Amino acid sequence: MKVLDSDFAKSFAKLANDGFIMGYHERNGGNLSYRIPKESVEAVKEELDYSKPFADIGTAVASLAGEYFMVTGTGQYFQNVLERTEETSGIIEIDSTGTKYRIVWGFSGGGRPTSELPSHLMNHEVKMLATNGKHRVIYHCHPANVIAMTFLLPIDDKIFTRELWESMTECPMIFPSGVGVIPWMVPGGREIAVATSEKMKKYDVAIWAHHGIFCSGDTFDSTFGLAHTVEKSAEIYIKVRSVTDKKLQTITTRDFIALARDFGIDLSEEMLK
Ligand code: 2HA
Ligand code: ZN
Repeated sequence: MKVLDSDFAKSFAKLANDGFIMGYHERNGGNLSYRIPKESVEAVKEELDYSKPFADIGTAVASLAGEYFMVTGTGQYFQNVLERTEETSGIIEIDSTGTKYRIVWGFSGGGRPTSELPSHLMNHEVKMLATNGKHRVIYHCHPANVIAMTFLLPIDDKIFTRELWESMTECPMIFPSGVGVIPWMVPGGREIAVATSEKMKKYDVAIWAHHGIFCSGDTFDSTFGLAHTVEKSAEIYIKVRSVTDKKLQTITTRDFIALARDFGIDLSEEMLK
């Protein structure tokens, strides 16, 4: 089978396009990666080319040795992923030590994987181990309201989680463990990758101050849906804050406890204190 005919490549490109339509990806902002299941790699094997050299990842991800990922390319625009998937994106194979990768498909114009590859791979490793292999998608985007929130609130997981949960009733059901927030850091390096992966041990969403969202999920739909929900809730927070800094009423701790009981969700205790 051709890569472009596979369900995973179609869903990958669709997510990129959906994110662009939502306004989360100005210019070359954002990046996406997917840990491809073994059987899907087998299905497209005829198109994979093993002649390219291995390059350093910039960090070590031993548990990902031998895994394949579909990733967006550095400098590429999400706007173009749907129409020009093979040029804007590629498939990489991780070597047996988990320190190197090689391109086996795509990046047809001579491109390379996203500048955030170390963050993506370290977080794939954390989430793969934490979810028994269920999580396969890591998505990073630049939605305006989440970024705006990071100028208004202390960089604190509980404060952000509570504001986001309170802004829209579905939120605690969609991210019951809450969100992590990390202070501004230089993008693309090991430091932001390590700080993010510490948060992702506990959460499925990390907010990068003045930068964007980094999130993880099992399917393309649920991962995009998670980013979309966090951003929608942030938009409501910003609308409210734009009018007043005092809420007349909100969803209370007791309400969250009632919600958790009736819907059988395991809400983080820490966020309810
Ligand atoms: O431009 O979003 O964080 C790609 C990015 C880097
Ligand atoms: Zn970014």
